[in-house]
Amino acid sequence: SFDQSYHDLAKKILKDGIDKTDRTNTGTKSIFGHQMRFDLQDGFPLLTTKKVSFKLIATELIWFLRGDTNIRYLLTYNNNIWNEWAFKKYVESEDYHGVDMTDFGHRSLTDQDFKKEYDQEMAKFKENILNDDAFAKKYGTLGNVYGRQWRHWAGPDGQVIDQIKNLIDGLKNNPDSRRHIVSAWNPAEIEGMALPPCHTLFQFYVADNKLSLQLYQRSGDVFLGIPFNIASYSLLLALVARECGYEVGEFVHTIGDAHIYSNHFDAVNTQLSRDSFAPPQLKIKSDKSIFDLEYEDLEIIDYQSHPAIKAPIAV
Ligand code: UFP
Repeated sequence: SFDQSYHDLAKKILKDGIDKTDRTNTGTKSIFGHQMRFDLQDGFPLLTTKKVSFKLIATELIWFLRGDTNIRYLLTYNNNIWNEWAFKKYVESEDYHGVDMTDFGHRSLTDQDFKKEYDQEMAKFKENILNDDAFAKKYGTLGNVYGRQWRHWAGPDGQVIDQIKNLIDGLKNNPDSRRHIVSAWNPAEIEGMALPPCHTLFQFYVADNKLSLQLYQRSGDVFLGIPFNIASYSLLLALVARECGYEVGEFVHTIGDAHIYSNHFDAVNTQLSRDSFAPPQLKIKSDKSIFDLEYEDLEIIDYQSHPAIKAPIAV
């Protein structure tokens, strides 16, 4: 089952993983080079041994597909996953006059008083992004995130490349091509980036009227990140297949550094002790183009899962 493939990866890391230090100073167990295959004919791979929020995944993917890089869209769906990146730019700007927010990620984990101040500032920030157009324009926009790389890749002569549009044209008109590639990794822009793309590159493949997708993910937080990433790229596969008139095939997930943070070991063991349910189904309830789809057009049905498991995110 889908959960089994994921559990096998987690077990392998706990058993064979090498202790490795990392950028966040948390410490991980890590393996290098792992591949999982999810046949979407069997259902939609939203893990069932812990609850995973389809809404967060779908609103983020739709935001990427629109080429939108402003967090306002995400906030209208109460999706907070990109807030910190925008907030950081704001608190480092001349327009910010509140309490010093230097290193807010680490400090809010260890200092309760600071966390209160941080939560208040963040709440104000979100209100402003949602209600003040000028503020949202200035501080809601993230620079080089997936939406930009996918839809507005800046070419050397000032031209803008829409990789998703090119991809869809190619899949419709030249299905056997071996060049159905979208890259998020732009060496010219990596330097100044807070988080260089984790989802480095993906490729599509058509055979027997089925569409498959392989993702090369350079780095995977197996407890917190990977369950999201599996569902997100499976959704992308389903949406592109529908757009181009193919059946869904396999999502092939290749991970470079696949790691479990040392402060996630207990959470992982809890999840591994659970039995899986049958996977849910994805329903696309509209025939709008992939570029006009809304979250409301998507639905996950028959999703039965164990409860969510909380664990700290490494910053
Ligand atoms: N990470 C994921 N999936 C994602 C994402 C981040 O697993 O979609 F955006 C994790 C991987 C790693 C950290 O633990 O975030 C990024 O750190 P680094 O750039 O040092 O690899």
